Amino acid sequence: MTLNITTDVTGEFHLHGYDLKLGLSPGPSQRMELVANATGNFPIEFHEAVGSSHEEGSGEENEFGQYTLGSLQVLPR
Ligand SMILES: [Cu+2]
Repeated sequence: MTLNITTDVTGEFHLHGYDLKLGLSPGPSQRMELVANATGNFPIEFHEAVGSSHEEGSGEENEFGQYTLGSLQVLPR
């Protein structure tokens, strides 16, 4: 699948679970390609550039500069 993403602030798009990250800046949409081969509910975060990134499983959710945008739900076929 393809995600087309636009932003008005600089930062990083982070799809948890698949642990895919994409650096973003304002302007034309940017695309993220992925093969949705794992089922589940995967949080999508935006890491604003002012904040530091975090590693998967660090337990430091929602610190300054990180916003949960929603989630990607992948169902079994
Ligand atoms: Cu994140």
